[in-house]
Amino acid sequence: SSTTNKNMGDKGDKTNKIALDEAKKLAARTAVDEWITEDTKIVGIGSGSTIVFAVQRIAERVWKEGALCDLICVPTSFQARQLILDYNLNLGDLDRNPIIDIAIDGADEVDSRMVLIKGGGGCLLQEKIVASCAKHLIVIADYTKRSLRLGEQWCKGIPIEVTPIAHVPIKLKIEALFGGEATLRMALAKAGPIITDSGNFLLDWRFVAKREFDWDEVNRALMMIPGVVETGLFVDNAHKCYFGMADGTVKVQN
Ligand code: ABF
Repeated sequence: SSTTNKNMGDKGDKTNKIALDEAKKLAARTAVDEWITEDTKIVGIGSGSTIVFAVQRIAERVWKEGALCDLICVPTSFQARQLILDYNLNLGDLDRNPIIDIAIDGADEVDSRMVLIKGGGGCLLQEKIVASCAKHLIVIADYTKRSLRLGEQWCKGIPIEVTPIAHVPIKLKIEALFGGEATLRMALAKAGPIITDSGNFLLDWRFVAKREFDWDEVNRALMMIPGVVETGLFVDNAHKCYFGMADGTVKVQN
């Protein structure tokens, strides 16, 4: 992996909401304009706050510039589906569009090898399925998501989608295998567990950040635990990451 910037691991000012939104927007618009052309037939639409800017840019090109009129958008979540409908874009699905040209999506953290943590916003299963159907996954993020090692920026752990009846044994197995702590993600006011778009629960595994992990191996081991539906570790999926930086530039990592 390489990056155009040597300042990996810069801590962003997470309190500067405007700058952060501008950074997300910059990354999203740049990626859309570089990757979505008249030759792009099918695009996977990720989830989260950054993808909103990408959809807005696609809609601008369709509705203001009269371009990309036949572009089909395949959603990765209920949120993404709503976005596609709200902007009056062509809604597709994996039954009719199982081969996707480009998937665009956000991330919670990206390390120097382009291993991603995803699912902080609750979406990961459909995102990974859509990414697996895409020729390229393009990641868009603000500067707070860049790390040398996972765990530097995103302290909430790795989200793991699990079958509801198995959340306790899975938690114990993860902790026995790799240490750290896996906790069931609860809805606001602890009203009950968060339910994913696919009707599952989420465990957030806070790994020991100082420990050296082979993320490919970890991902495979997690997937072997009965009841684990998918993990928020995206090991070999991302093709390029676009980071909107605090200084108004875009860094591209690949
Ligand atoms: C979803 O949204 C998740 O996989 C990821 O956790 C998150 C990124 O959201 P944001 O763009 O708001 O940081 O894609």
